[in-house]
Amino acid sequence: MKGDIRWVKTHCARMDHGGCALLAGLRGNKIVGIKGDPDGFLNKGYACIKGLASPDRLTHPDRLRYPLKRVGTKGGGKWKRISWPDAIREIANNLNTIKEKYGAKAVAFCQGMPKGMEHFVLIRLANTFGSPNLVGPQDVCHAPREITGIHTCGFYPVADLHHPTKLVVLWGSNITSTNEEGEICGLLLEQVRNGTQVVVVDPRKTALTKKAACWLQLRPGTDNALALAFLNIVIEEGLYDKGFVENWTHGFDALASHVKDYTPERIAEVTWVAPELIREGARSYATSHPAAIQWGNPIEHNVHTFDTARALICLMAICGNLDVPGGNIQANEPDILGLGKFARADLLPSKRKEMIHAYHHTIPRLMTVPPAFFRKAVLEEFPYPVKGAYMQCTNPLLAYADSHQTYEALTKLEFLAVTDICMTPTASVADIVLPAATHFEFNDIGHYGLGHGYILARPKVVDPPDGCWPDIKILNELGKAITSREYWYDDYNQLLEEVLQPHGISYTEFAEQGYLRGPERFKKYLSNGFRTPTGKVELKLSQAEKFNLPPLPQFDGLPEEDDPEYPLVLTCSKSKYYLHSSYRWIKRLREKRPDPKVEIHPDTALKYGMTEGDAMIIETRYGEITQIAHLTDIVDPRVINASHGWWFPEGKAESLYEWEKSNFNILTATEKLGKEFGTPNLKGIGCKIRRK
Ligand SMILES: Nc1nc2c(c(=O)[nH]1)N[C@H]1C(S)=C(S)[C@@H](COP(=O)(O)OP(=O)(O)OC[C@H]3O[C@@H](n4cnc5c(=O)[nH]c(N)nc54)[C@H](O)[C@@H]3O)O[C@H]1N2
Ligand SMILES: Nc1nc2c(c(=O)[nH]1)N[C@H]1C(S)=C(S)[C@@H](COP(=O)(O)OP(=O)(O)OC[C@H]3O[C@@H](n4cnc5c(=O)[nH]c(N)nc54)[C@H](O)[C@@H]3O)O[C@H]1N2
Ligand code: SF4
Ligand SMILES: [Mo]
Repeated sequence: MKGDIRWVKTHCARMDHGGCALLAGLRGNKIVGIKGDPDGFLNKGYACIKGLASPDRLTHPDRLRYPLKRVGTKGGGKWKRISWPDAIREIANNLNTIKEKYGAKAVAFCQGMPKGMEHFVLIRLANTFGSPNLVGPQDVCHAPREITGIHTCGFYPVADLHHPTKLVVLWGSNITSTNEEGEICGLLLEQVRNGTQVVVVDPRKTALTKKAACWLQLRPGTDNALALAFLNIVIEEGLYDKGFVENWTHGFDALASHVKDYTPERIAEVTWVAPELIREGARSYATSHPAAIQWGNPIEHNVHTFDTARALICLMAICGNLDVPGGNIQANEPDILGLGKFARADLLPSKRKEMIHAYHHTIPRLMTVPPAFFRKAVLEEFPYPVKGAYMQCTNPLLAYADSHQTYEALTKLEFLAVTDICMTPTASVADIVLPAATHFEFNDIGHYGLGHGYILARPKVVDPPDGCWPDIKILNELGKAITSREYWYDDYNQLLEEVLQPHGISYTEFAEQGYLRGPERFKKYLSNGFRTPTGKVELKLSQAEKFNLPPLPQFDGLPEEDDPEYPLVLTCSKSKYYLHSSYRWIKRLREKRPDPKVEIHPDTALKYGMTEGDAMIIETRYGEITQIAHLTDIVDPRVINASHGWWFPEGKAESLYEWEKSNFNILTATEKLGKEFGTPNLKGIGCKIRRK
């Protein structure tokens, strides 16, 4: 009965940041086929295994289908079904009571990786409610590179893989597995086929190291040191773009004398990369024009994230690769409603001073609360009490560093509501759980606010189950119940129309078009200068003193000091089969990766008496977990690469689905946080191992 399948266009979502244009094959209200859309400008027909499995989310038997209210003890696994009006009323009453007693800031609004418009509607809800506290994992995901970019060169420099480039440095970016922020690997692979060179900076032999001209297998957590050595070589050997440096940079001489100390020989000891290889990597990047740095999460997974991002942006600048086609560019957004206006930032002008973490003096423009500060406010009522939270699209028990502390904080809250599509360890400790409609089941806009210069249409293709509401509908209804009605609509779809209005098109027209892209313009600085206080790229920050920031990028030691008790270096990376802690319950994906896999070098395995498939205990100063040993020489013998995001949906509800057994963030801590972004160490941690 092939004939009666109707193929409709949409874009992938919620399996990563999204990006691939998809064709969904429909029979009635059911998706019966899915494939990459050859017309997709980012993916040209490509779709990964997660995208192909994504319709399985909709029909899963364990999906949440009606609002639940806890009965009995927190985390006891007992629930009663309630109606939507009752659920909204209950949440509204609790949040309003907390607001009356402790003020609006005592309510936190928490979101995980932004998945679509729901993230921005949640910020609007927080702003209209009067709470400055939007909590999210941005401290370990993109905020460091975006905001450091704004301070250094006035924009967030994203790799431009849409134009031919001579060389791409994959700096801690496993793009063939993670398709970071819609930088779909297909774009890069096509360039590689056309002769683009690749340099990989990664402690693991990732798929693209096979095609790389040079692979720098660094010690996890030493990216800032390596980037400084690159600067040293480029400057000492005179490989920089002299015209650009002279006309468009501030503080070159200071940077040049500062990086003299970071010789390849000295940095080799820290990074474990041979001096000659460091020279080769730096020279290749500096002498290829244009060249792009595709940067990944590791640059923001330790306390030195600001220095790493600063050093890399300085490198892009002095090598003449900023805002040139095929380099790292300022993507121009299409003419749509700006984020601040959409989120009604005008209603909370004092937000920055009022946010929980203001006392930590994080860098200006960080507009989400790093999780560590949220938990401290709950547990210690410092700097003020936080008593209630609304969480959507997030699983903090797995996602935040120091999971035990997260558990303490979540269970101490006077009120917690969680919206998800299935029961999770985090939802298990909530008072109210709401069932979300998910991707394919409502109109949405992808890539809004991500800074890549485009937005993608994700029109609804099937109806959600009766009891499931899209997040934006829930927020629109909650908005009417806890804030002034004037900010909300009868029909939540109007929120999307608001975004598109400046462009003069409706959502229906947008969906037909598929996407909107900003104009392609490069070297904007030629007419306007850089949007920094000096109008130039600030190799040395002109406002460092005012904001108490290091003026020049620096290396002042490892993220964690070496400790002979914990002789191995632990890092983590994401699985190509899952999104963080999501979707272990999708059979098709679970079959591909049934267990949490920890990579260990065969020599190290031999030393510790470990064989393939053994249950292995990984222990840090902060806790221990069990994962399954996989012997492989893709890691250095001194490094252990564990999996992030594991819980077991098949586990008992009362055990919160075995959330402690293999959860990487049991091994992390927040006792030491980076100053600028409040970032903890997720990579480069001392550990020891033993057979279970
Ligand atoms: N399949 C899948 N795709 C995803 C996600 C997912 O969970 N699964 N998550 C999405 C999200 S939110 C994000 S932010 C992006 C992140 O995407 P990536 O930035 O690619 O993320 P990671 O897998 O954390 O790390 C990438 C690489 O860093 C290496 N690495 C580990 N430690 C270090 C180190 O100290 N230094 C360096 N230089 N490299 C190191 C790892 O070996 C790995 O190859 O991916 C998005 N896409
Ligand atoms: N150790 C370690 N920790 C990390 C990282 C790491 O690499 N290592 N990576 C960090 C990074 S980069 C990020 S971005 C964060 C990610 O942190 P989170 O975004 O909290 O990660 P997930 O575990 O994917 O949780 C997302 C939840 O959203 C649910 N969901 C899916 N679709 C919908 C929907 O339509 N509506 C609603 N309401 N819910 C939905 C999923 O079922 C899932 O439970 O984790 C960070 N934490
Ligand atoms: S790469 Fe990302 S956007 Fe593309 S199909 Fe896979 S999950 Fe979806
Ligand atoms: Mo992320």
